Amino acid sequence: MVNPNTTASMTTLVEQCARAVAGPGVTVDAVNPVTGPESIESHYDEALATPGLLAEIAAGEVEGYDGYVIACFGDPGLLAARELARGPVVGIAEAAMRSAGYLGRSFSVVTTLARTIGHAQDIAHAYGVASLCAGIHACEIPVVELERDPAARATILAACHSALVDDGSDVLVLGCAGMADLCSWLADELGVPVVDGVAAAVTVVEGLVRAGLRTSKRGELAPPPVKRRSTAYA
Ligand code: 5HY
Repeated sequence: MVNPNTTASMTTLVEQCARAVAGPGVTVDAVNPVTGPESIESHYDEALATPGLLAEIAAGEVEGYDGYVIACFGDPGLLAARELARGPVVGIAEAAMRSAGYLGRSFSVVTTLARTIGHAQDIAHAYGVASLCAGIHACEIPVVELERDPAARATILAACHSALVDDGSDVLVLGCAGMADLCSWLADELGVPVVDGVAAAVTVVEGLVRAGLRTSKRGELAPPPVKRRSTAYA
């Protein structure tokens, strides 16, 4: 599991949430890049986070990991990571939105800052699930404040309530890896399925690996052409 931002406490959080859902015999290790932004909440952050994320995937390939989760709701670097990896690479937004489609008629997303909504809409379209997405809502809590702001839980719960009412949806998707630990509490409070992408992506990667499925190396997701690149990784 790669948390593409550099906030170690968030990496610990996603590792705990991932391990809680992983099946017997599955080892989950969570890492984050050494360099890059402390949180990803803009296109600029996403661009700066991607080299470090790819370095972690490249290191994981040397270690021999079976598969990867990109634990950030924008799914940064997803296709590039798939070019580097033999095993499956699943983004948490992708896994959450696809899983939500199995659970109800339509889903609402509650994320951190409103400025990320456009990107979330773009990837919902790219994944072919935009017609299931009834709305994307912001609670306007910055990512690093999720674990600091004492009012965060109440603010997120209120945002989820109004998202379900406004959208008329029946499933809620958490739009940030840093919300993973709120999933079961929110589900109890809201009375609808709440999909945390961290848990969803772990179960997808685990299932794909168990089924013997790997990233296709025919065509677009083949290893990138060998050439000179001035980066920290090959
Ligand atoms: C995330 N940013 O999951 C996101 C998503 C967001 O640093 N980890 C981040 O926009 O809150």
